[in-house]
Amino acid sequence: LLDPSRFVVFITGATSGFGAAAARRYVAAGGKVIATGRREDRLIALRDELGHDNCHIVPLDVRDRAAMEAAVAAIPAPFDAINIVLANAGLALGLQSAAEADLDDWQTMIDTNISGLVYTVRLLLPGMIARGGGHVVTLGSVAGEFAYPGGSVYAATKAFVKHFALAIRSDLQGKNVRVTDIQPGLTETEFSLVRFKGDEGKAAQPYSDTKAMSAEDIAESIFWATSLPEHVNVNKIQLMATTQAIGPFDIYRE
Ligand code: NDP
Ligand code: 8X3
Repeated sequence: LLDPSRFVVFITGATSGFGAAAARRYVAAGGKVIATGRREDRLIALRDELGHDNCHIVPLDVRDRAAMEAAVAAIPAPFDAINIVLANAGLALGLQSAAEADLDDWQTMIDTNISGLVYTVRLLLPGMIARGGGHVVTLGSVAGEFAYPGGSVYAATKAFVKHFALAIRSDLQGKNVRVTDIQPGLTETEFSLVRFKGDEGKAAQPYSDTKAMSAEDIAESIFWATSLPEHVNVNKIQLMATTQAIGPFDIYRE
């Protein structure tokens, strides 16, 4: 296994959920993290918890390409020796059917889950290659594999992430950069609270009377994939809660 004390991990979306859990996991193993996200108060609290020597924070919105370019260019040593990129920031908004969904919601998902993710990867890859290699981990979803009612654009953004992750591997031949797409199913984070725009009642429904996965479960799978020996590339990890399964085909009948 690789020595985790040498990991320097750039994380988008470290203010909550998987990103925050991954930051804690890597620092617990002796690594360093660059924690990013829009909510600066949460980033400051995370840095206070993990320690200034282990956690560097950069408030940013992944949709803002110019801000992303400036942020990546300004990362100080020793945090600039990034060898893992966790392109995790993302969201679902709404669960309306395609003819009723809010186009602004669709745009925000495309801008965040697709544009923000490709900015992150593209901006950090050259430095990682120049330093001898590393690992790109993307956050896809079971939704990128299995469609469900009301999930149209969200699911399609995650299908993009899945294929982008697979495709860039071809470009990275000989560069010692690994690529893994993590595809979780039902996991209790702030994901639903965001999807239902702060409606706590609706947000609780997906997790009620069942056992969902936790952010720590997903962080562990990310940590595992990046800790494997350098000659092993995990293309994708798809995880579901044991309580979750794929439904039947939906046949409309008169
Ligand atoms: P959370 O809502 O708990 O965390 C999402 C993170 O993304 C937050 O830190 C948020 O930070 C950040 N983020 C969102 N928009 C932006 C933006 N424009 N710029 C910068 N950061 C942003 O959700 P999860 O941890 O569950 O989700 C993480 C990823 O995992 C997402 O890509 C999601 O689609 C995916 N996923 C989630 C599943 C689940 O069931 N929970 C299952 C499968 C995939 P801030 O708001 O501070 O900017
Ligand atoms: C998050 C899981 O099933 O809500 O990607 O799309 S799901």
